[in-house]
Order: sequence, then structure tokens, then C-alpha cells
Amino acid sequence: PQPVYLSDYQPPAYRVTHAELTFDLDPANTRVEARLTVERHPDAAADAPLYFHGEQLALESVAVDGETLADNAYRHDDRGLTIARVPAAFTLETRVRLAPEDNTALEGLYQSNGMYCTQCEAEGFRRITFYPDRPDVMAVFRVTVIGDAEREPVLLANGNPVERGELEGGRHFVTWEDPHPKPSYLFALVAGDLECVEDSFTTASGRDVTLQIWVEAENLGKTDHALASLKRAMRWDEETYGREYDLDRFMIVAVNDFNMGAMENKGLNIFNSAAVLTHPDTATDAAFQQVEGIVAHEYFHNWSGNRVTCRDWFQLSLKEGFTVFRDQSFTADTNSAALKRIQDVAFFRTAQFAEDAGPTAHPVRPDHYIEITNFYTLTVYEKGAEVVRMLKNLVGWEAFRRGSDLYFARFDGQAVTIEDFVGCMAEASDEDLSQFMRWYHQAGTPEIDAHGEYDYVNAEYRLTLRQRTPVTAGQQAPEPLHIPVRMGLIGTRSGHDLSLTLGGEACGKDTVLDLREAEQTFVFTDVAEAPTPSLLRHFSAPVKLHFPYSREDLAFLLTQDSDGFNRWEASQRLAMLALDDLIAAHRNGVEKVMDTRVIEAYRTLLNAPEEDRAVLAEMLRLPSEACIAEHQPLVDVDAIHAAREFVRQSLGFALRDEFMALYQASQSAEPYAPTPAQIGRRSLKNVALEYLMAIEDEAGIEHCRAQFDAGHNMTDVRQALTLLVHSSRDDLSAPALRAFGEKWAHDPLVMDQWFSIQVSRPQGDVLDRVKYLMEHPAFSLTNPNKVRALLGTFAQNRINFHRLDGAGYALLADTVIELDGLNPEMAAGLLTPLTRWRRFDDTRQALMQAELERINERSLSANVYELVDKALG
Ligand code: B3K
Ligand code: ZN
Repeated sequence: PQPVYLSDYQPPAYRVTHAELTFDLDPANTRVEARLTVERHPDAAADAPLYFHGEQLALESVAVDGETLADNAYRHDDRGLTIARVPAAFTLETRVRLAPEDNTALEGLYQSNGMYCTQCEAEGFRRITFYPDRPDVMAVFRVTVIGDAEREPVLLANGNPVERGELEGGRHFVTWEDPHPKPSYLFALVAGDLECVEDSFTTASGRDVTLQIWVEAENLGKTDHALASLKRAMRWDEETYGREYDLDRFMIVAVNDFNMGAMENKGLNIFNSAAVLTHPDTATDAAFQQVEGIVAHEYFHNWSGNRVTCRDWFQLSLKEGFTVFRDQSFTADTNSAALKRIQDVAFFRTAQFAEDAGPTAHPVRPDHYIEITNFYTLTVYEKGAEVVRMLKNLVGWEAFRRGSDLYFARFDGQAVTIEDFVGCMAEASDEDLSQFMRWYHQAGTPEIDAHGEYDYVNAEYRLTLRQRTPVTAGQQAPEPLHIPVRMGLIGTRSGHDLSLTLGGEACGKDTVLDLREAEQTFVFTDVAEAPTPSLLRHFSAPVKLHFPYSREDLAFLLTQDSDGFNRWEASQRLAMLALDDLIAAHRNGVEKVMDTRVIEAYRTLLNAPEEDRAVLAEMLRLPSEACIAEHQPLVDVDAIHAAREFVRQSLGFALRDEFMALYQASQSAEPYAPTPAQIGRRSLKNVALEYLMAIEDEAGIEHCRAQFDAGHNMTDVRQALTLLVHSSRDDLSAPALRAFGEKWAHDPLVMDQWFSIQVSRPQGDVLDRVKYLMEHPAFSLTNPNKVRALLGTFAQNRINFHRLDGAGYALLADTVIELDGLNPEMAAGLLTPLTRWRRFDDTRQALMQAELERINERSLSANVYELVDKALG
């Protein structure tokens, strides 16, 4: 497979302005007729051949302006259709056949549980009909769907229904029109036996919009939260960005087989059922929060993505980075802002940092790819969102909002680039953002080495920041970035934020330093007492910041920092210092001793608790093994696990009574609601229970059992089940697992949780269990949620996946090979942990590399080929 380069971009020689499609649905033999109004680009040569994409299509006929072409008048290969000579403007008609029932890749038109649905982003539309399947071709669509009146009573497509009727042989049809020109990747069609929950929303300008969530009948009781989230998101986008919805109806459909979370098709969002269905009995708080975030994200795309879209797929972060930033802001505004930031940053620093440090590292805007599906990454999405967040902080919200208004007004209905977006921000703010643009071009996580000196005599504090960006594959020498470092100075004696004076100017008690050079020193004057700096508040830039904090400094910041995010940060740094020592002790075979300063810091926290209980819970939570690994030069899987367990147990023993008191004080009989207050309380209670179970405290075990048996809500049940199953005691684990499995055998989303709880346990029998569960009737290799729940979770189970006999790697590789023939996108996703092989010890490196080579010997999809090639390269 050949790479595509950003620098090769050419506008299309022919574009489509109107698309009229007819689908006559059949599982094995769907007929698709397309009637396309085509125009030659004014700059294209009169003899430019026409080339439209098309893959896996059985072509039956081609006609130009009503004249059927002879076989030798066009060329059809496995990538597309070429017609040597066409008029400057004409109508192209094609007829093709497809077999949705055989489509296990879940791209294009496929079947899930018997219903028809589509996934076209990025390049799935070419598996539906011949078309210039690129985002810079925007057309008005009119779509007729014909189906069986009994099997497919519901026939949906984008826009508004304009006609419907009965046909012979028990068939019926509905015709839909979408007045907004759109790229093909936003096309959608759904047909099946679905029911809907309906509501309405009145927009700011007073238009009524019909809202519908379509599900299979048994899921009708699980849509309330998604619907309420949708309405909140619609209101928020009006109030915050001045963006109003632009069609008479907005539909969401839940499907079981879906490669990712959801898809923002115009007016007809298609969702993974896991990203839309919730019920207190079946979904955890985390799932409720995720549903709210994803519903909002897809809705926000209606403007950031659909009305203004991407010129080409290199610009993917234009819509994704901006939309993730928008959904994060929405969640922060509607829930606990500090909690949201903590959760996002904890995830980002674990997962995106790992990507940025590995063989698949790429800039927020990549400059080449082999398979675009591989670039729906944490870098494009989450780092892209961090870059937009920095932009907002740099120019300030008012200018950012003016820039956003300008962007939507100037580029409405167009397909544009990241430069267009940043250009609007520069124009609206009058800032020079040219250095800032490097964030889009340079891969790798920048590191800042910071050190400070207090000068008593002159009452000065000198803070020196030195930045470096590591060289990643295929990158030139990185240049210094423009890095906003938000910070404050806290008086070490007084415990108060000090007023800051920089270059003679007063700048409040919290300021942003603009680091632009490789090294810069900031001199604060009139610093009355020795300060402890609070740096990178709110994670003001996606960097690693090193500062030689002592444990005393961190224990101080843990309670004294006025910035809630950095109080949490202090807890993580403190835990990390203790963990580092214990990891070293484990490696050197030295007895492990728990640092009492850390215990005392936790005791202080537990006795003078944070007001935001959810934030306190996050402060009490230790960094995950994956997060710890990101801090190690070479990952020692066993030492990390042992050290973390040791800290958990030491804290459990030392603070047993405090945790017990906290657990008991956090009990409540309130009916379940996914409110921030309740979520915080449950989170704190369940952290306390985790520490009690870490030491297998008898009273703790009784609480855990009781919490499981009470079955009050899935958040509490799942945590109790996890702790029972992850305990060393089979008499706790086996009965709970059995009871849960029997109770929920009918509910696929709950069974996903049942799978992942079992294969994330630390015991050594996990590999066999994965193999056994792969044969379980509820498991299926063609369902992405199941694959993620079982194999994806297993690959995150660090001590078991990284077994020294290599059996974990071999199982993953076998599964990748099998899955590649069914669903390349999923296969590539599953492969990712193996690509990080260089981070481990020699033995594991050799084992992982051997599995990558074994995969590489196969004939592979472009998806898997590209990843393996980079990993081995
Ligand atoms: N835009 C889709 C992702 C499509 C992924 C295609 N492999 C969902 C989202 O980001 O909103
Ligand atoms: Zn998105």
C-alpha cells in the first residue's frame, strides 16, 4: 500500500452537486442506483478523465446523460471507476449491487442484529456507490429507501422525509431530502424494526425540532438520559457558541455492532448502543457521564464538522480537536469542572503520552498516511483538543468566541483547513499565532525542566523553564513551541497565594507565562517570603513538566494550593515519588518500606476533606499501572504492579479506620440519579471500599458483599463485584460472578462488563479464562464491544498480558490475524499494545517483536500493515 501525502492535495476535477440515491434493500443483494449531477472544476482540463471511488461494488450499468456506456467506454478496477471523456456538466447514473449481510468490516452498508445501517466516515461511502468520496465534495442528497414492510417498518436517512408509499410484494419506501450540502462521509441510512422515543426542542429563534431516539423495543426504557443530554447540549451550544440546530428533526439510532462510539451523520446520528443506552441497574456513573459526553460531541459536530467540514482527512483535527474541546467544556459547565479536567488529564497523560512516545507518534495534523482509519487517534482528538484549549486561553474567551463566529460565518458550507480556523482566531484577537502553529506540525510530548531560586536579599524568585521536544520518527529537528504555563507562587510560611509582579507589572495571584524560547527565566519581584511554585495549573499545556519538588513541598501543595487541579496533581506526584522508590526496591530485591510522609499526607486529606467529594476520590486514587509506566524509562511490569499493590495495602492498613469511617459516612438510600453530588459520593465510597478490600479486611468484605447483594445501582454493584472478583478468595469471587452472569445473560452491555471484570483480575489464571470466555455464547468476534471487553481489557491487564512465557502476546496476535479478515479497523485497534514493544525489557521485547513478525508474514489489510510496519521499522 502507498502513502497519501498532504502536500499532494489537488482539488477534485469533477464534483457532484446533487445526489439522488435509491436503495432496494436485501441482505445478500441490495441494489443501489445513483443519479449524480456532476460538474467539471473550472480549472480542470477539458479532457481530464473522470475518476470516482468505488470498492467492493458489483457494477451493473453506467450511463452518461441517459446513454448507457458500452463496457469499453469506462474502466472499473478494485479502487474505482474511470471514464476517459465526459462533458463539462452532465448526469451520471450507475447501478450496483452489494451484500450488507457479508459486511463484517462495519464500514459502508452493513447489518447489525438484522437491521441495516451505515458507517461512511472516513471512506465507507465508496463501498455503497461510485462517488468522489472525499470531504471537499459537498452535495445535496435525495435518498429513497425501499425495504420489506414487515422486517423493516422503519426506513431512515438524513434530513426530512418527503414521500412514502407502499409497493408490490409487501415492500414500502420512504424518500428523504437533506437540504444542506454535505460530504459523502456524513451520509446515513438505517432500516429495521425499531421503535422510538420522541421529544421536542424549541430553538433560540423559536423553531420546533423533533428529537427521536430509535432503538430495539427492549431498550425503550434506556433512552431518558441520552435524550436529556441531547437537550442540554442543544441549549449549551446556543448559549455558549450561538449555534442553533438547522433541520426540523434530529435522530439518534442505537446499534449493537459499531466500530467506535458514535457518528455525527447529518440529522441522523448512529451510535454504538453502549454510547446511548443507560439505566441505573445496567450502567455505571462512568457510563452515564460517557453517554452525556458522546451525545453532546456528536451533536456539536453539526456545526464543527458538518456545516463547516474538512478539506481533506489530514485536517481531521479541525473538526475533532475543536469538537472534543467543545464537549469537554460542556461537561465541565454542566458537572464538576475540576473533576472533568482531572479525569481528562489522567487519561491523556497515560494514553496520549504513550502514543506520542511510540512508533505511531504523529503530529496533530499528520502529513502522510497509508490508512486514514488509523489516524482517529488520541493525538488527533485529545491532543488536538488541548491545542484548541491553549488557543482559547491564549487569546481569551471573548476573542475565541469572536474567532469561532467568524469561522462559522466565513466558511459555512465549505471544506476548509486548520490554517483557516487558526487564521480566524488570529484575526479576531490580533495575535500572531505563527509560532503556535508548530503544535499542529510537531509530534512528541514536549518536556519542560523547571527550577526556581528564591533570593531573600532582593525578595526575588527566579523561575527558569527549559523546553525540549523529543525527535520522533520522520520528523525534522523540533523547534521551540509557544507553551502557556499557568502558575502561581504560594508562600511556604503563610500558605497563601502571593501577589505576582513580573517585569515590574502586577499580574494577580495566578498568571500565564508565555514560554517561547528554548530557555527562559522569569524574575518575580517583591516576593515577600520563600514560595513553593504551583506550575502548569489546569494542565495549561500538553507537556511533561519536571520540577524538583520534595515530598514536603508536595504534602504542602496537596492541601494549600488554591488550584483544585494542582492539589490533585500534588497527590499524584507524591504517590509517584513513593512508587519510584518502591519500584527500585523491588528491582534491587530490597525490602519495601512505605514512606510514612505519604501516609500522613493521606491522613490529612482524609481528616480535612476536600469539599468536592469527587475530587477527593481522585486524590485518593493511585496512578494506574499504565500511568506509572509512562514515568519509567524502561517498563518493569512486575515491579510496577508489586509497588502499587504495596502502596495500596500500606495505605489500607495504616488508614483502615479512616477508610471505614468514610465508607460508612458515604452510604445513602437516595434513589439513584447521575448528579454530580451523587456521583462524587459514590466515587468516594467506592475508593474507600477498594482500600478496605486491598487488605481483605473482614468488615470490609462484609460491606462489599452487602453492596453487591443490595443491587442498588450498577455503579455500586460493579465496584463490589470487581473487588470480590479481584480478591484472592475464590469463595468471594466465584459465587458473585455466577450470580451476576445469570442475572444479566440477556443484556449484552452488562455482559461486556462481566467479561472485562474477569479478565482484568490480577490472578495468574486470566489467560485461560480469556480463552475459555472466547467460546462463551455471549462472546462474538464480529461484535466490536465484545472484542474490546474481552481482548482489549486483557491487553490492559499488564501483569497477565505481559506474561514471561509470551502466551499473552501470542493470543493477541492470533486474534489480530483472525480479526483482520473480518474487521481490519478492529484488528488494528487491538494490535496497538504490541506496537509499544520497545518500552519493555529484552525478553519481552523479543517475544513481542516475534509476534509482530508473525503477523507481518500474513497478507494484511492496509490498517494492520501500516501499524506493524511502523512498529517494526
Ligand atoms: N467522526 C466519528 C469517527 C469516525 C471514525 C471512523 N473510523 C465519530 C466522532 O468523532 O464523533
Ligand atoms: Zn468527533
